[in-house]
Amino acid sequence: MLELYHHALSTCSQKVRLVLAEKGLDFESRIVDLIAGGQHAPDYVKLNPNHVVPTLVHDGTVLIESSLINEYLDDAFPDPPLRPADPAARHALRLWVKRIDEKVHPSASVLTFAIGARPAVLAQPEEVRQANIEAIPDPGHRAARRSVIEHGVDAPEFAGALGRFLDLLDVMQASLAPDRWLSGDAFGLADAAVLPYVLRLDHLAMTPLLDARPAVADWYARVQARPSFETAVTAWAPEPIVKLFRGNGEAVWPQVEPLTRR
Ligand SMILES: N[C@@H](CCC(=O)N[C@@H](CS)C(=O)NCC(=O)O)C(=O)O
Repeated sequence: MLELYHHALSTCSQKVRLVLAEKGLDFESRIVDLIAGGQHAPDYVKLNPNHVVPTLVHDGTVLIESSLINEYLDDAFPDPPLRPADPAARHALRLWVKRIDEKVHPSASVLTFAIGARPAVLAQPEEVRQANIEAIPDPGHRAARRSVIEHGVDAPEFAGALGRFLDLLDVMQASLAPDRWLSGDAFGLADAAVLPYVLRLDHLAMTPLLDARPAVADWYARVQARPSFETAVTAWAPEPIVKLFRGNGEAVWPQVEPLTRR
């Protein structure tokens, strides 16, 4: 039995749901409301002491960290395999995952809260907003959250975070060939790791950045055409929130666009 604690639009949750869908695995869904602070609820923190989603519980075993959960799923449910057999291709896979975990994911939080989620957070009562920020355990993450909620795309963290996304897109553009996936000739864990972040740019109305890079646009279209995209992403994404994210992204694009030229 698989139970997934997750959030509809969270990148790390999408990453795990994609792998579950690619493997045809059903799970019991436990939604954690990240805007309301469900990740800080004492019962949830017992499962995930980092106050984040996702958490997977497999027959009573608690698993955290989305990239490690995906490796676990590929070990526990090897059919179909989502890691290449070739050692060099496996190294390429790990490099994508490392880039996502270390550089892109922290930047995604900055972009998301500076643009997409900011109006909803600002609409909360001051004490709720402050309590949710104070409850973030990592001091750097907490400071960045406070800054982007206060200053939006003018926050000092914003341009650097956007730069990490541009780096990702440029490396993808240089690496991808038609009909190839990120770590070989089959869709795999690298594609599942990267997709939610390209999708986040799309949801924040930054599609000109994808259109300007044809190999990325082609890969994105191919990923979206897979049945797992419907099951793991579209079926969970609440249309009004996606619309809100896009509207918020369009509103700040004139300020964001100059930062994308380099
Ligand atoms: N390294 C963790 C990061 C998890 C993470 O940051 N999750 C985000 C959603 S994508 C979250 O729960 N954020 C809650 C918050 O920032 O308050 C993983 O890959 O599982």
